[in-house]
Amino acid sequence: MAIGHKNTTKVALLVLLLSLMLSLTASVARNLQWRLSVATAVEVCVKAAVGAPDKLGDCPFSQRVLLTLEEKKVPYRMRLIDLSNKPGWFLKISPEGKVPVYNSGDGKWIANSDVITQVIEEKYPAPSLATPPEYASVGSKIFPSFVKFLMSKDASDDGSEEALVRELQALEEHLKAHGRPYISGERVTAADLSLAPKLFHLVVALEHFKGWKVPESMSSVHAYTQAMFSRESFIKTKPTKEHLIAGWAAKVPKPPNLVVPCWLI
Ligand SMILES: N[C@@H](CCC(=O)N[C@@H](CS)C(=O)NCC(=O)O)C(=O)O
Repeated sequence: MAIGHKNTTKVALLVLLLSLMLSLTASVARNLQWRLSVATAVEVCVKAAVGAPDKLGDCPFSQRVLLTLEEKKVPYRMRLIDLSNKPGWFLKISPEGKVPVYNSGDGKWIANSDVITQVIEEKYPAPSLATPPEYASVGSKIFPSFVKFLMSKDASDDGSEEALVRELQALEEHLKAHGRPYISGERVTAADLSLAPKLFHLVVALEHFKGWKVPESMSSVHAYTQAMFSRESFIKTKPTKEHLIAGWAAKVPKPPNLVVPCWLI
C-alpha cells in the first residue's frame, strides 16, 4: 500500500512537471509567434540607386530610418523605390512621392524620417536612442550648408564654403567639449543616426565634385565620422560611393568650360 501511495505521488509530480513544461513551451511558442508576426510586418520604402533600381540608393533620410531599425535590432522588409519611375502603389501610400515611408504592421504608412524615428523609438524603446534635448540640434545646419556649397557655382564669392566650415567647426567644438565619441557622449543616439548619413554625403560628394576635404585640424570630426561610418549598422545601410555620386551627379552644376585661347592649342 505504501509503495502504491509513493507511486501515485510520483505520477502526480510527473504530470505536474509535464503540464508545467507544456504550458512553458506554449508560452514560448506564443511569444515567438508574436515576435515573428511583428517582425515580418515592419516595412520601409527607401530610395533605390540611380541607374540601379535593385540596389540601395543614396537617401540620407532613408538611411537614418534603416539605421534606427538596425540599432534596435528590429527585423524589417525593405522596399526599393526607383524615384525616377515611382510605382502607382507607392504614390498611393506616399502622395508626396517621397521616401522614406514606414509601416509598423498596422497597414498605416507614415512619411518623414523625424516622425518615423519617433514612432520606432516609442514602439521599441530598448535600447533607447533618445537624444538629450540640449543635444538634439547639434550638427543640424551642416547638411543645408553642405548642399549650398556643393551647388555653388562660385564658392569663393558666395561664402558657402566658409559657412560650411563654420558649421563643421561648431560640431568639432561640441565633440571636444561635451563628449566624444558621439554627440551625447558614450552612447549613440538619434542625433548621430540623423547626422552620420549626411556627413557621409558631405565627405564623398565634396571630395568627388570639388576635390574638397574636411580640414585635418578638425580631429574630433574625423574621429566622429570614423566611429559612425565603421558601425555595423552603418556599413549595412550605406549606399556605395558610386551610387552616392550618381545620385548627386544630375543636380550638381557642371564647372564652366575652360576657354583655351586657340594659340595655346
Ligand atoms: N524631410 C523628409 C525628406 C525626405 C526626402 O526629401 N526624400 C527624398 C529622397 S532623399 C525624396 O524622396 N525625394 C523625392 C524625389 O526625389 O522625387 C524626411 O526627413 O523624410
